Amino acid sequence: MDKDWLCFHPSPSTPVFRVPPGSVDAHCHVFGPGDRFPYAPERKYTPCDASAAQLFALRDHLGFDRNVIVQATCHGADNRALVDALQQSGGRARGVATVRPSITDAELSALDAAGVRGVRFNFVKRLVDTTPRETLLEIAHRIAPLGWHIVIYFEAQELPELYEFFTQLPTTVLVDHMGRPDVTQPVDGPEFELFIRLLREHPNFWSKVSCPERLSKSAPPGYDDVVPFARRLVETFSDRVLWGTDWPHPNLKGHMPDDGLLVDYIPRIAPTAALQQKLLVDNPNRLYWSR
Ligand code: 0GY
Repeated sequence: MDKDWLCFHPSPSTPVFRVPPGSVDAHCHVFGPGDRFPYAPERKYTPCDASAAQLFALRDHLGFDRNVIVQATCHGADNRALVDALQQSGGRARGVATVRPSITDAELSALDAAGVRGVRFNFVKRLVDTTPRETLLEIAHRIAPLGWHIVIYFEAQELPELYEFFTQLPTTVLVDHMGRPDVTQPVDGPEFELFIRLLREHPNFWSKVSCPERLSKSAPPGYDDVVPFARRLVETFSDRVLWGTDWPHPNLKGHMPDDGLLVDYIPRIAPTAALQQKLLVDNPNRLYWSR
């Protein structure tokens, strides 16, 4: 593991907020273990191991029923650790993979059988080398007939340049971490308004309202500066938002969040029982467990 790597919280608190039955942690990862599932040679970081068993223990501790496990860049397009976790979950996890255009139809079918329901396109330059857009479109058109969706990860300052490309994608498109807004800017300023416009004008776009710990410039556990951004999305696009822990929280340098306190943040961004039900239960189950 990298010398400055922060390992996940060893003993998260029990949340005060009780999530509704059927809740899904819709953004989390597994890392390795590296001796069984080696990290990719092209990776930009080497994390601490974070196993499926540890993830499922956290799920139970926080009161969630299900997980969506997102392929992390440290495993490149080798989805074996993800597939192993899905197979261990007894149907209680779905996956988002990273694939290359050389993937065969048989390999795509095997991922689908394991519970993969989407692919991730990553545009964050510190995490991945650039993939040509034609290559991404080729992958998009391969996975669309499976009924899969595309997860995109980018930073807000890149959105103007990526906007047109994103709107060409042929599937449901799910944005990680609210498109990583700069939360020192106003919630109704031009940067976040462009993201709002993307969702308003394109009903195939969804957003995760995750990662206050990554976006905040204010102190944990309140993350007060992130609340207005997430709450605006939850209230405006209540049928197209998801929430996730982002465990084991890769690449955090300042602090490691207590996952129990992250759950206690949910009622601040989804203040009514109806919004909580959509965010945590109805929306993720519709996207990931319709079959
Ligand atoms: C996240 C965020 C990050 C990392 C990855 O796949 C990844 O390596 O997604 C990050 O460093 O911002 O969603 O886990």
